[in-house]
Amino acid sequence: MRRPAILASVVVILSALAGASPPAEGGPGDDRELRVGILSDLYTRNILHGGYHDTSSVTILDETVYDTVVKIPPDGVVRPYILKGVDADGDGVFQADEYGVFARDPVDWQGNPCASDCLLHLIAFYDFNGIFFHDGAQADVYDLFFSYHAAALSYRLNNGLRVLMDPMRDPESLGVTLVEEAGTDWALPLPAGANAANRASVRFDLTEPYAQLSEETLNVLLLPRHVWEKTGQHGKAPAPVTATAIHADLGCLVYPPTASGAYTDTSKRGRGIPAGASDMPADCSSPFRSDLVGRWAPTDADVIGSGAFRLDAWVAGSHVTVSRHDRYFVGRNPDNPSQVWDPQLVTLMALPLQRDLAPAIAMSLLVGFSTIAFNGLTNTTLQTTAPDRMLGRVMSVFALIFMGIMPLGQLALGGLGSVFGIDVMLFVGGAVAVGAAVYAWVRVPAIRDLSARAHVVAHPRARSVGESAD
Ligand SMILES: [Ca+2]
Repeated sequence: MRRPAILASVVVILSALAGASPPAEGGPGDDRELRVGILSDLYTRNILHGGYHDTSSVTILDETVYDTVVKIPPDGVVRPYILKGVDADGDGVFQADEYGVFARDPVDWQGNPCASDCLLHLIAFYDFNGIFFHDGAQADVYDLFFSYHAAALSYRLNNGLRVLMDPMRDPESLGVTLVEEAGTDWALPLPAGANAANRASVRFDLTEPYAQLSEETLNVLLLPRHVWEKTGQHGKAPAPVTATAIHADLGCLVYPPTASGAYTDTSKRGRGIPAGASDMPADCSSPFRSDLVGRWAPTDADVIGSGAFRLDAWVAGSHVTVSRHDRYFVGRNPDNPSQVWDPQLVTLMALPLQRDLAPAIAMSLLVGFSTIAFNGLTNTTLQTTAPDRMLGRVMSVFALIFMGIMPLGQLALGGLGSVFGIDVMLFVGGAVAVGAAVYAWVRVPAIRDLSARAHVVAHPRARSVGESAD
């Protein structure tokens, strides 16, 4: 629902992933200091504050302290995190080949073409095993429902949600509903130590087809419901509750799983509580008071997300410090790392490929030098070897190829990169370039002759240029 805006944000994300992955050296308890330059001071700690949109708040809170349910690494390819995939074939069951798939297939599981309206309905599968908020609370699908409804209420966060609302900006009509909260519709086996109750499936009903569903809408920030609803609290059962009544009574945003008070129709569970609802759950004084939400001024300790870092302190006008969330989920049971719950996530989080800044800078230097040398050499070669009467035409064809074809290559690179990953395609492109260079070196010896400045070419003018240069 947001995009990495500036380099600093990317640096923070990379550091978060690097810091959170299980490294060969170091581990929980090791102190590492990371200094990151941010353009300006934070505006607020309140992520639902109406004025919250500044780059620094987004960088620190959105992308570091809070966390999204899918991961979008710098290559731009959406990867599973809490959200593992969708029911691509429409059979209502989450199969292994649907892991990492975020769009509906055009053909259903019986081989029938998917009619256009079936593309408007999507079931997504979430696994909250291993996902803990900074206060120790286990995240669940009701936190997800809270997050969607809170985002729908926020004009800053709700861009991608508009396709789920009918009419627009009516959060009670949000097309996000619970399908199953016990994982019975998962064909993927439950890993040892994991709890089936932490698996859930959620149905999205779009009001119009939306190609960017995975990047914009499924990629929601996960907010803790227990912190934001009612008067708020740190921690929730069975973990100890460490602080309560941390803000004014904000009411309740979504119907809870179990019936209580005047709330008896549990088929509504997870849905938004509309204004004026008469079936309020026990302890809920009113539907969510969005008019009060923006006025809450959270303390550092109230900023509770599930991201790789927790907020330690914001000293206004000075600095922000964050520290590593040791239970951050990187594919293993955070409390027992010998239990691998998501092998692909383990691989993703540990991926060493050119994600480090220092080698990337060194490589950029080399690439820049090679580019300048290539430009200089090709221009010189063409101008010294082309006959005078052909020179204009040769140079214009060269300019056409050099300036005109390169963007097409980048288009192809980008297109293939979005399928195979941009890092893979850059590697393939580099391998092709090296192959071409080796071919030229072996099969076009005139190039080597040129560099040795011996019998450049047969043309008289070229020879005279070569000689005059000597
Ligand atoms: Ca399926």
